[in-house]
Amino acid sequence: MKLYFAPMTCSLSPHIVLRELGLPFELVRVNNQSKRTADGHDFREINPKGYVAALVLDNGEVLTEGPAILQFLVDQVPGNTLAPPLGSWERTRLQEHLNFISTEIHGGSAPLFNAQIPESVKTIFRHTLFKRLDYLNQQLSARDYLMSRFGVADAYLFTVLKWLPTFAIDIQDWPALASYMQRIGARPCVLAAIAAEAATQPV
Ligand SMILES: N[C@@H](CCC(=O)N[C@@H](CS)C(=O)NCC(=O)O)C(=O)O
Repeated sequence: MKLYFAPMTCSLSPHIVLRELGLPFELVRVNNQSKRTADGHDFREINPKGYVAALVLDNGEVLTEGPAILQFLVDQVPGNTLAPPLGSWERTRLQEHLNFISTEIHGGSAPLFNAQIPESVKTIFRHTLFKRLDYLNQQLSARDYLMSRFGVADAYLFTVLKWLPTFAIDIQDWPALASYMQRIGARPCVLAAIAAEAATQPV
C-alpha cells in the first residue's frame, strides 16, 4: 500500500494506524500547494479531490476520506484492538466518534487555517470549536481513550488536536485534553510516524 501524505496534516492518523497495525506501506509525500508528489505525479491524478490522505491499495484501488481509510485499515488485521468488530454496536459507536471528529473538530478547524477569512469571522468558528473541546474534555476526564482502549478514533483526534497551537489555542485550558495529548503522543508508533514524516524531503 502507498499512503499519500503531507506532514502534520490529517494524513498523520492513517499513518499512525498503519504503524500500530504493523502493516507494510510506502509513504509518498505530497506538496499540498503545487499538488506534486514525491514519486513524480500530479496528485490530482491519484485523488481528484486534491487533498490528502489517499491510500493506494496493491490492487490499484484508491481510497480517500480519513474515517473510511482508518476503518479499512483495521479490517485488514483480524482480531486487532484498534476498532470493535464490524457489525457490532461498539463499531457504530466508533463511527459516531469518527464522524464527530471529522465534522466538528477537523471540519471545524479548517476555517482557522484559511488566511482569507477575517479574524472577526474566525472568532465565531473558534467559539464553536471551544464548545466541542469542552465536550471532549468532559468525556476524557472520565477515561483515557475515546473508547475502552486506544484505537483509530484516538489516532484521528490526536492528529487534529495537534493543530491547536497553530491557532494560538492553548490546550492547557482543557486539562483532560492536555493529558490525553501527552498520553497518545508518547506512544512509540505515534512518535515514529511524526519522525518519519519530518524526515521526508520537501517536494
Ligand atoms: N474530507 C477529507 C478532508 C481531507 C483534508 O482536509 N485534507 C487536507 C489536509 S488535513 C488537505 O490535504 N488540504 C489540501 C487541499 O484541500 O488542497 C478527509 O476527511 O479525509
